[in-house]
Amino acid sequence: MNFTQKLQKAAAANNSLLCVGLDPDTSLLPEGIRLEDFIRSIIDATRDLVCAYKVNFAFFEALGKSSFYYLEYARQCIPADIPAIADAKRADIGNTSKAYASAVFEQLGFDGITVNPYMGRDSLAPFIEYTDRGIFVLCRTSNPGSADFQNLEVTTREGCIPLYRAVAGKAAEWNRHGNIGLVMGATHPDELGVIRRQCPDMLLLIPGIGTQGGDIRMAVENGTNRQGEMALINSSRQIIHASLKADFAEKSREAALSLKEQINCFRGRG
Ligand code: NUP
Repeated sequence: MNFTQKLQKAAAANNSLLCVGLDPDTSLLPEGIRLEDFIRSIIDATRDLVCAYKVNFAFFEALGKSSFYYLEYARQCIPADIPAIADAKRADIGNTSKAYASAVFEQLGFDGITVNPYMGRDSLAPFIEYTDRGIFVLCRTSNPGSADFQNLEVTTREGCIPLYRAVAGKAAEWNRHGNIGLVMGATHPDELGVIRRQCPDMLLLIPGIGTQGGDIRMAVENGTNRQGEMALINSSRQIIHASLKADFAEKSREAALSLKEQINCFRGRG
């Protein structure tokens, strides 16, 4: 089963486009709760509400020498039938990308990864060669500074277009195995719509709702395809740190359920 098939199966089974982001901030853990217990409890409390989990490597790398242990631990807690995406924003010269891909896909066993397109085709090739994994290319990111480069006009065969559209065009061109998706911030709903029209059936990973202020309705309406699918709508802090107390797992479930239902309501599947 390839990445998209696995994702669609999980999305259908749980009737959900919600991707829960595992970005554990250890300063926000409830008193007396170990990181392992926190991660496992959040996953156990939300596993029937999501289409995927996204693990942000930064929060694990910040743990120092035990970072790989916790990454492996988080990966193993994610049920086998739910895609696990490594939000690591990798890419480098070819042999280095090959090592990155091997670490994330083979050592850690993730189903997908986020990659940065700035170094071009050969820097992404070692990831794309894993045809059963999902490769999400940063396109128009959710942060305020994303316009600095991503909106610069560039000259292409299609004429003068913003760089993020050129990135989407190249990603579509490189998508021979059907395993490439795009990262599109929910904080730029108009651009999200532009990319959905440019790439009608590509997978879009959409972070930026909740704490970053992106609108859920716009993310769903502009981000999904005609069938109301092919989008993963991510939320991290709003779910995993919904409560700083002992009831954190219960509150994360409430937050995830509410978000899943709002997303479905805008998909007409409420
Ligand atoms: O454009 C992007 N914006 C973004 O927030 C690309 C990302 N990968 N992310 C990630 O999504 C970010 O690093 C974090 O892991 C998550 C959003 O978290 P939150 O704002 O829902 O807490």
